[in-house]
Amino acid sequence: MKRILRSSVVAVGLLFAGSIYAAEAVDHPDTEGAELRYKGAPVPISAADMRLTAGGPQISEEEYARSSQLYFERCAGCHGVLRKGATGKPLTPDVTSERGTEYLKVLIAFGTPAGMPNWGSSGDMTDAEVDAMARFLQHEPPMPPEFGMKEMLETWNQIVPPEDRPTKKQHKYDTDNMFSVTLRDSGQVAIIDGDSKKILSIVDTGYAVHISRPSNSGRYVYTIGRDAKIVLIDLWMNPPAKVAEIKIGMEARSVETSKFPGYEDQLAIGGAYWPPQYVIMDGPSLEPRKIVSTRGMTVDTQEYHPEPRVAAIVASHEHPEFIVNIKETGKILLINYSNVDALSVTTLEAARFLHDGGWDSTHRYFLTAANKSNKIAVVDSKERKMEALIDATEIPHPGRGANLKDPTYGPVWITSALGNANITAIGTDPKGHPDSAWKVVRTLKGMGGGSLFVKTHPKSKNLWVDAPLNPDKGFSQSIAVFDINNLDAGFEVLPIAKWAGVESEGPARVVQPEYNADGDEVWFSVWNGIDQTSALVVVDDKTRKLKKVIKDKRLKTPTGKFNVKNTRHDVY
Ligand code: DHE
Repeated sequence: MKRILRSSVVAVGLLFAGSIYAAEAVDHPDTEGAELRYKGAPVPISAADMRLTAGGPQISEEEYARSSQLYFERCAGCHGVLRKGATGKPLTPDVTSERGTEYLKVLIAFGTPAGMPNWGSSGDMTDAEVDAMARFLQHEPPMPPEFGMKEMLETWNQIVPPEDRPTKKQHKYDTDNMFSVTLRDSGQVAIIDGDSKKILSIVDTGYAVHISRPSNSGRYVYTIGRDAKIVLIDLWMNPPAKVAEIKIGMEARSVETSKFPGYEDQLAIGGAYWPPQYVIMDGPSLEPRKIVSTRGMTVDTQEYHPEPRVAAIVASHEHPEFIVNIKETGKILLINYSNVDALSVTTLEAARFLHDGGWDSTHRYFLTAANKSNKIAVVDSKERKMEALIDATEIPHPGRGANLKDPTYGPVWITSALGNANITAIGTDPKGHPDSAWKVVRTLKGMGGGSLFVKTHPKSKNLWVDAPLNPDKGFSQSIAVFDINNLDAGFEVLPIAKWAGVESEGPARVVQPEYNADGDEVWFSVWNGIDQTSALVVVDDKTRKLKKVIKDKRLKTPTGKFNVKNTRHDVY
């Protein structure tokens, strides 16, 4: 039965090409679909928000409200809040009503090989929920509320105002070697001392917290939750603690702080998925100062897009600017913050759909993935212009990427991919190696598709490549490591989850390598379900041998880890 339905799904799969994280993950062993892929924030919708399409299938108020909630939590990340389509296909009533309820039910229940998760057969949604969702999708999407200054100020909470904070560090730990570790499903971060490997504090943050970014000085850590809550942690306190918080919308993924000399630690920026906007805040207090909508025209077809979400943000080292990826319009904004009351914004034309990215080793060029177009966009932050648009293979996913000196081609920046085993090296040195600059100079083969992050360090000879979404447990629970001086020799596979002793308890995906401050240890998350044992595994970079397993019942669902020194100096 399942097999027959799956093949019918192949035929109709074009409607729901799903998550960027789902390309290889449909049949991932022991993996809860929702847990692996989308963790959207709950957005309250009441009966008054119901927008029924004339002639659409019958749906009760209760079913509409429940389906809206499920849609925000599970579907909006790929298909967009307004269902205009992003990495997933458009699901507006004109498209869905042509397919009909039965057809939609099959898709929702069983997913597609193209990446749509199998919400029904995985047990994430009941039969009744699948049925209601199929009918809900044939009606107009509810319009979630806007979130302006009034709403933001209502959520702004100065727990310890700047003037009441310590004037010097209150403990003996080296803040530069602290790690802020995302505990995704408990909505917390763990602040861990990298020297002793001791958990210094567990801080409540936003729902399904996503990334952490330290301030330029390294004193503060900013975290952003998927519910758009920004939490500011003061690392000088003993133990490090939350000192301010604010919600900048209803869904978000990115936060960054000002790094240009003269503006260090002064400002912060949060980028929201919903409403589509960014917010510039006072750095130490999080007081919101300027909210700017990102709604506008797409880069290629020049059509209006009502929901262009803010993806990666980096702080320029060349000008007092934030560099902001606008996903659905495919534009990169250089936002000059030298006068917050008269922001000047340079708009660069890249490609759709911009996602994550990072600096080259000189911190002049920002390289970022446009994952619908399978391109890497290169921004020259000094000249404020597009430098190149480079073809990459299916769904490049660099995280911030990895910079190394290729023995043949000189400085290169590396990305892995979701859709295949390729590890792509792009030349980044137009002066010293003009023939290689902005070209794919090498394509290595990693363990397989489903890779999310790569990492190295200027002091290291290793390039680490994960594959947490690979369907083969042997790969998703391991890490591949290449010798930078002999890249053609292939890679060694280290069984990280096995070293942690949790390989048979759950999916135990090994995700996101991160170096310590000295660049002689690499940390990996072994990411299990919330009721299972997860771990952090520390490997000696030189010997590639296990150094330490950090296990603690408070370490629930660890994913991203952000070392203060490396992150604040953009070392990767
Ligand atoms: Fe992420 C970075 C968005 C799912 C772990 N993720 C980012 C960034 C964006 C983003 C825009 C870049 C932020 C920046 O640099 O300013 N992520 C999204 C999604 O929209 C997506 C696909 C779906 C969702 O539900 O949110 C998604 N991400 C995930 C996960 O499921 C991961 C693997 C586990 C988790 O914690 O949720 C995950 N994303 C990460 C990590 C980074 C990240 C660890 C930072 C990597 C780095 O080294 O900088």
